[in-house]
Amino acid sequence: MSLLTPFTTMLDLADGVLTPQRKLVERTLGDMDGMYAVSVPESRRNEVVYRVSEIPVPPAEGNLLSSTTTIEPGTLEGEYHMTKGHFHAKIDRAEIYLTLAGEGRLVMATEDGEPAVEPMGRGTISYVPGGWAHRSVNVGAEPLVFLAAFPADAGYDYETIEEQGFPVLVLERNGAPEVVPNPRYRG
Ligand code: M6P
Ligand code: ZN
Repeated sequence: MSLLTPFTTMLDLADGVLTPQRKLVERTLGDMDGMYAVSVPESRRNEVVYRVSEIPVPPAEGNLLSSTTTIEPGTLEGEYHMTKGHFHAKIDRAEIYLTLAGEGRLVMATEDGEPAVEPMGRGTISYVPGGWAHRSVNVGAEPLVFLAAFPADAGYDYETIEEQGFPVLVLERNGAPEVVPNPRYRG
């Protein structure tokens, strides 16, 4: 068995920035066209909604992948900024989130369309069991920052969410978050 060499990463608890930075993915509103209830206007396509900094390890069974995600505050016509969301390609793989800053909602759904919504805030540890798609939503006025850890062989299934959406949406109503059924859900 070939062993990985132990290593350390510094995490800025306020903004989620990792040092050294190894792999950074930025997603703009344009990258997420079709995922919000309304289509993304040309003028907002280049806006960065969130950044994911990964600590890469080989995608082998037994390894643990971790990453920080920082979601900027804001809405697209009342639908809060959020991640794309995904099932794991190996659907039984679980995941843990530790929220470091901000206020959010963790929206989850099973393949059968059962929804679950859990609060995210500084100090919450969220457990996403295997079999649940997951998306995080920033419902606060500050960046939502969290650390995720999950099996490195989990993989991403984005297609199912791109095709079906989530059964519920998190919308801003009178300045506060409200969870409502997604009229466009195709599960
Ligand atoms: C968390 C983890 C990552 C994921 C990121 C953004 O950090 O679940 O694996 O990449 O959120 O979510 P998504 O990949 O759905 O855009
Ligand atoms: Zn995941």
